[in-house]
Amino acid sequence: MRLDVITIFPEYLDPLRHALLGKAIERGALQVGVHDLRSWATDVHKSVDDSPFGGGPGMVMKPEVWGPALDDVAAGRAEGQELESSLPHLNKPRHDDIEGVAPTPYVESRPEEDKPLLIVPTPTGKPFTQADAREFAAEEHIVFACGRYEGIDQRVIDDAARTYRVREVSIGDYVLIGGEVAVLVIAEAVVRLIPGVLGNKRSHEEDSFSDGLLEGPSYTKPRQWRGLEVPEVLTSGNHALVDRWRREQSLKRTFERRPELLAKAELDAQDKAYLEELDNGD
Ligand code: 6GU
Repeated sequence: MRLDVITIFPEYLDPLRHALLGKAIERGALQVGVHDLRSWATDVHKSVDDSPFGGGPGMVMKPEVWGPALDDVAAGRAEGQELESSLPHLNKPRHDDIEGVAPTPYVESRPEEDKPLLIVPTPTGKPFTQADAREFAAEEHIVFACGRYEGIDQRVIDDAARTYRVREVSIGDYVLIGGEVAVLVIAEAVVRLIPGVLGNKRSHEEDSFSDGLLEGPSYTKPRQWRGLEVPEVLTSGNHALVDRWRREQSLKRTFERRPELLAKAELDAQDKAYLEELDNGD
């Protein structure tokens, strides 16, 4: 998988190179490119935003900067990038290599399914879920466009749909200064699901949300610590009892913390009976 991030704060994306994601890069499972949006600014001040039409607070990011940035990154001709030779237009000169020639828009000719995925993090997007993470983990090329929270001129998003499959996503009901931290969140959720990155398939099958429920508590040695015991069933050696206990802990936690998830979870008769008991307060 290849990830490209376009941002006015490239240093914010440094964590992408570390820990889990760093390992994926070393193993060749992941390539990451981080691009400074300002390198596409055309005026002496390198400005990337302007006041909103219609008035109001804040600034809106400029289409003339975002348009070429998204074109170049889609085509693999952004600064310092080595992309797969199968990508079109690799040998085309950059528009700014030819003096006096107007920038040429990137004209899309690829079929829909060959378009890279463009993720635009925004508090106004659709909520990002584990199901989205699973879907995104199968992508070959994901580009993230980080805007400040007042947003990017909407025509940029509309125009990008000619080159990309576009998804505007939110990571929760709160407002961040910009999309950078959301990109770190989404990238981590996605990359850990790429086969061979986490190394233990069972550990994602049992993740919270995989079956629509929260995972229950975990314990390790010692059996007794600060006067607290590990639940006895876990040391019983009875796997069927352990499985049933874990299922109930998962149901209990979901019931207490995220009851709205239960409506969509796959529940059998035994699960329903247990939830009934919880609901009756026993
Ligand atoms: Cl994805 N971006 C920004 N800027 N703020 C957010 C968000 C995303 N999700 C919640 N708040």
